[in-house]
Amino acid sequence: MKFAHFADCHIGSWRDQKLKDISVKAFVKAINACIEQKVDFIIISGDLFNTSVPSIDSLKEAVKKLKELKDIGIPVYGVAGSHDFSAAGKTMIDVLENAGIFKNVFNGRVHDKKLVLDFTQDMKTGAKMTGIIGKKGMLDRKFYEILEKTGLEKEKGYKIFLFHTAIDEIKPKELERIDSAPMDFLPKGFNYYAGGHVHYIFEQRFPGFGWIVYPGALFPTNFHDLEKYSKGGFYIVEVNEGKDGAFTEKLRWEPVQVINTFHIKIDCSNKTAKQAEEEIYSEIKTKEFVNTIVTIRLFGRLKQGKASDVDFKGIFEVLNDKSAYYVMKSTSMLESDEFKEGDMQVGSDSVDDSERKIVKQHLGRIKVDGLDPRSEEELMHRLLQALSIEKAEGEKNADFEKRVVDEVGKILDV
Ligand SMILES: [Mn+2]
Repeated sequence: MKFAHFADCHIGSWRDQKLKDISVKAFVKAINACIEQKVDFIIISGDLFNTSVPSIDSLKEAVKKLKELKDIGIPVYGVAGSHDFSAAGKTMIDVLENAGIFKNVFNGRVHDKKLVLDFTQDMKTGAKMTGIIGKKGMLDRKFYEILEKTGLEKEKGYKIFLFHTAIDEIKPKELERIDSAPMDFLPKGFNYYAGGHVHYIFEQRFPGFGWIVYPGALFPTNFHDLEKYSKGGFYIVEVNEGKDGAFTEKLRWEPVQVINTFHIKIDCSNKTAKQAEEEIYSEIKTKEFVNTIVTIRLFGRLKQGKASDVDFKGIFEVLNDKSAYYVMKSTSMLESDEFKEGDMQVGSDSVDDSERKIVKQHLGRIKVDGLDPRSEEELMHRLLQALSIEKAEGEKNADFEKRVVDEVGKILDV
């Protein structure tokens, strides 16, 4: 049997339309690769869409590909991820499931205060799947805490567990602030643990468990990840059953290349802003940037001048003349002696990160009874998420207002 494991497709990610388009193209290309390689089925470990209400364009492309898979008999199994849910707990995944083009494997019931999960079996290969959805702020934690594992562990056959959460023991250092759960939360004895949520590429076999795998995002969703990975990808897993009935897997991470990237990183230590600017120009002078996203990061401590002394407008113009697809910069790691941009210095890594930084700086300034800093931070984050939803295409003002009020009401419990 051969299957593909996707996670964190984030279709429709990025605010800019040109980058949003790339996230859709990555999904289309990845599905095409699965069709070409004749996989038996595809797993999506959460965050298919970037927002709970994706744009009609993103939705149309995604549905088109899922329908194509259905027509040629490649089933798609998955769980919803933290991004797939609105604050009121609604998800487009349900719509796709009702249309018969996506099979949600998070099924079961609560019995005697225990969560009893059912397996979904793939007809063609016999693979058995189950899993747990991801929720913002690790609200999925309670599912693991009450999970009835014995039945899951005893089940025979090839078993895949889908999850959308970070795991303490294998969480990368740089993502330390992400909430996570201990590996023991997972039921033992599955062959393959199809992870999502944490955007990094990871594969390892663990005694008592099996392969624990994160494919990372299908296309990077922020400046840092774009700079680090340039592209996203997914796993192709080939499973063979030996004479003794034991299964062995061959894993291959398959990159999804939809656009080129070029990264400029300038260490500004002991340089003036003007020198940093000249260095950028000398890096781009002799090159063309057709179909290329260019990232520019300045870091270190300038000896003279400040970030805003660098003529980014001029640099962007030169890059656009050289046919760059998209240009972005980050000065969040740049320091200068002359000028302190103060409390609001947050850089341009991602809106999400910036919001978190600002919220952190201002925690506890207004005292609210019974609200500790940790809960305040989480509450602020959820409110910002709820308040940042955009009006959907064709949505009436009154409906949009109601949606925002409902989401916020749910969070504040009023
Ligand atoms: Mn994600």
